[in-house]
Amino acid sequence: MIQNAPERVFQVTGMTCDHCQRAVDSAIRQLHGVQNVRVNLNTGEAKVVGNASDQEVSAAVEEAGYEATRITDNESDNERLEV
Ligand SMILES: [Cu+2]
Repeated sequence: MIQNAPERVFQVTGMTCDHCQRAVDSAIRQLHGVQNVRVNLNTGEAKVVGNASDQEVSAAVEEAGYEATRITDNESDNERLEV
């Protein structure tokens, strides 16, 4: 996995179970430029590594039936890496 791509965190609303988590994960993962995705069902946070735009990520999540809002900058995420 390439680690120098930007990582952003999105707050995803609407997830209620494991299936939701997987749906959001795969919706984001399929985007061009996305290298890694980690979706935390408990916090509703989706961490996205890669170069897809915020809009692309939000649109993909919406298409899957949920809503994603970006909540962090690339740099400020470092202290919150644990999922
Ligand atoms: Cu669900």
